Amino acid sequence: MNTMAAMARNQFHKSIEDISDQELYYLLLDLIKDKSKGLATNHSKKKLYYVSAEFLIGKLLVNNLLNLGIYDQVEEELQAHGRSLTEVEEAEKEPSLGNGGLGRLASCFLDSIASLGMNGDGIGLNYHFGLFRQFFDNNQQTAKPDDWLGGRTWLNRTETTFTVPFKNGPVASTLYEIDIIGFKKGERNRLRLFDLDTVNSDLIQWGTIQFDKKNIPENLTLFLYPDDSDHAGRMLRIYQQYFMVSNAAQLIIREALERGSNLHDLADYAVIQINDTHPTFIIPELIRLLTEDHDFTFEEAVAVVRQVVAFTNHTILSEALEKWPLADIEAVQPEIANIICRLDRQIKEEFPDNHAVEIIDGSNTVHMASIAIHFGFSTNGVARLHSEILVNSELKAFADIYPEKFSNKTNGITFRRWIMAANPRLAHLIDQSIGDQWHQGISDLSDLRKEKNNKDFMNQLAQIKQANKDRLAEHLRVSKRIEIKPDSIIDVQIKRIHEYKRQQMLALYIIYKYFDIKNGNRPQTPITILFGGKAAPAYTIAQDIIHLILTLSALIKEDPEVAPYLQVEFVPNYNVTEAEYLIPAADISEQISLASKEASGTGNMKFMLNGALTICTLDGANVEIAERVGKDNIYTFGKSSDEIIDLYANNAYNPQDYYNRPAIKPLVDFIVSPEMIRLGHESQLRRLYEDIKNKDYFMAMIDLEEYIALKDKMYQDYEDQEAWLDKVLVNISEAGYFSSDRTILEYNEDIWHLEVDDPE
Ligand code: Z15
Repeated sequence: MNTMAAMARNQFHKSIEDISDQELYYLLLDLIKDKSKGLATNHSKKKLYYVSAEFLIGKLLVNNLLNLGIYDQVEEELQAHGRSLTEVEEAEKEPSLGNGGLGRLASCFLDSIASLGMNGDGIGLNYHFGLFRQFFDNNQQTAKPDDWLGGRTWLNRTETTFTVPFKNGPVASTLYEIDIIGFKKGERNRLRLFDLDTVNSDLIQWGTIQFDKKNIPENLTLFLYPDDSDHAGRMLRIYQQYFMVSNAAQLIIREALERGSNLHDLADYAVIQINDTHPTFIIPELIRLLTEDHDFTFEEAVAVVRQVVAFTNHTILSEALEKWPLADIEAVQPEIANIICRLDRQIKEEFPDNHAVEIIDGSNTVHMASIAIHFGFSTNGVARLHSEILVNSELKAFADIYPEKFSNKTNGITFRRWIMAANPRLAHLIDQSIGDQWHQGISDLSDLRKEKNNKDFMNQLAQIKQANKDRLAEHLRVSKRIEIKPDSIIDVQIKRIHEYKRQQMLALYIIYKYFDIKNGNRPQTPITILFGGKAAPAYTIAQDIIHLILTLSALIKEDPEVAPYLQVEFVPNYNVTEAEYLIPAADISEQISLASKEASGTGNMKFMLNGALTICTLDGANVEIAERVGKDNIYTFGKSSDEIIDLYANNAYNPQDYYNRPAIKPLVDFIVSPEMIRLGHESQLRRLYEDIKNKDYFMAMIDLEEYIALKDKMYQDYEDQEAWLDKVLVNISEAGYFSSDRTILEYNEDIWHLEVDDPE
């Protein structure tokens, strides 16, 4: 490790004591990249390609040190020079290549695939400005470009380049790679991100950029699909998707040939998991490449593709199920449109008059999921309830035709990032109790239950939570200028802002609590409610929900009767880094989506693992969490997913029925009260008020009264810390199932069939 001192002298002509945090970060970046180059890559015959439009990877410094098994060694060396990794971490920029759960899942999966010794790479795009950075100004969200590529990064530029044939002309690609280091494996995989050399960052100088399809080379990978509510945005998305999958298909074919495939046996060399429908064009693209460049007949190409591609569905929300006008696809790539038409004719012949399974519908719209299900060999949902809804209703017509293609793979999270890196104190406490077997593979934490009556252990558990709350308070003070009480109840809802996730329901609870405190019912322990999450710039109601919460926050702050007992904060620019501060500090995890709408959720798992108790509807993976911890250790409420699906089917939800209830009307009306209008923007508050009162499409009011009662009970229960901690222990003990190592072992067993090297 004296190499570090030598590197500092070489690169910066200074000692480790004297270099800046930034310089020290760059030094560690070089050191790790160098070590990583020395790791073996997996050479087993069959290889997985996980193709995804998003990878929400988070910072990599600490995780890479952990996975290389040199974290303690490096930290010791730094301490000897008066430095520490916590400071250096601050210098790293978080890559901004994902929106939310879908992209984070992909990143947890890459960590697990490498850590289990499987041969599998991620393939995606290198967005120059990724997702926007969120600021609050005037109680509103503002969005600015995130220049995450400024400075040195984990990307390695390669010599690999392909040509992507758009209708407007060919475009050359460049491949960048980020090493994905397996946990103490001595092996690495790669995240492979395609880009263009010609992208022109100056284009963002003018603020909101209009996509110019005559200028693909200059703007194709500027942003992670931004505004897709207008035609230009949608076209950009088709261009990006085709660019991604054409590169992916060319890379996969090249690598299979290199490993000895004759391409008719491609399924022995490659399996392609497509993350949602975004990479579905890889199906016609593979057919195009095999027929045009490799002498396959159309039927031969289709037969090969059908053995190689597997599809994961992540949502039943119709606005997220991709459908493109055939004419738009034609405008981007006519040959792909042709192939889709041919596939469509084939399906129409095979399943005449079965409109539910059509690829192209009566209005010439292409249904991407339909292509993926017919021409992939596997379709899976991401939690048991979600997979059941797919088979029994959303995708029933397909499941009736291909029952053997459908399966469930309940999501998981990587324990290396979400406890070992984010909550090292808790990780060490667990190690002391049950050893470190759980770090990798099947992570059984259930033996922790034996500590229930161990006073010393339970005290340490409480102390660790308090230390994490102190750490969060310090972080929010220094980097966000937010002051919170570290000894308050920390109640957290962090996720994308969407009506179905019902941040507006928690806002209505806050109004209830505000009234209640003004009426003299003061909570014993002060309550801090923390929100985090970005709203799509074009999603008006989501913007209004942010505005409501920020306005409420301001109102409470200036009310001396309430402020000592209740604080509401919206943490700006929620991302993986913020999650790593917030989750270990949380007492309460809010998972309150309208039942049936959240396919799985993965934040729910992260909170549970870090010792928060969950208040939730029986939606997504909450169902499986509740089943494991038992009803005494979780707070569930609300209508069931069956009831909600029925209400939608019969158009039977009438918001007025709920609005007019005496417990609800004053809460909703308060949104447009003089107090609120004084602090906020009347037109925006009124728009949200009218929407909730008259539409409430995601039924925020339907579960509201039950939610209010249960939250108050939960805050009450917190006062009995001994009983509370018993529940916390059960939650941590039952979290093992939600390791993404378990999920990945299931994918491999049922879908991928990769060789796994023997555990040492
Ligand atoms: C996204 O983050 C998810 C689904 C989508 O269709 C898109 Cl476009 C983005 C999320 C689900 O909402 C969430 O419930 C799930 O846990 C996550 O994907 C990973 O499966």
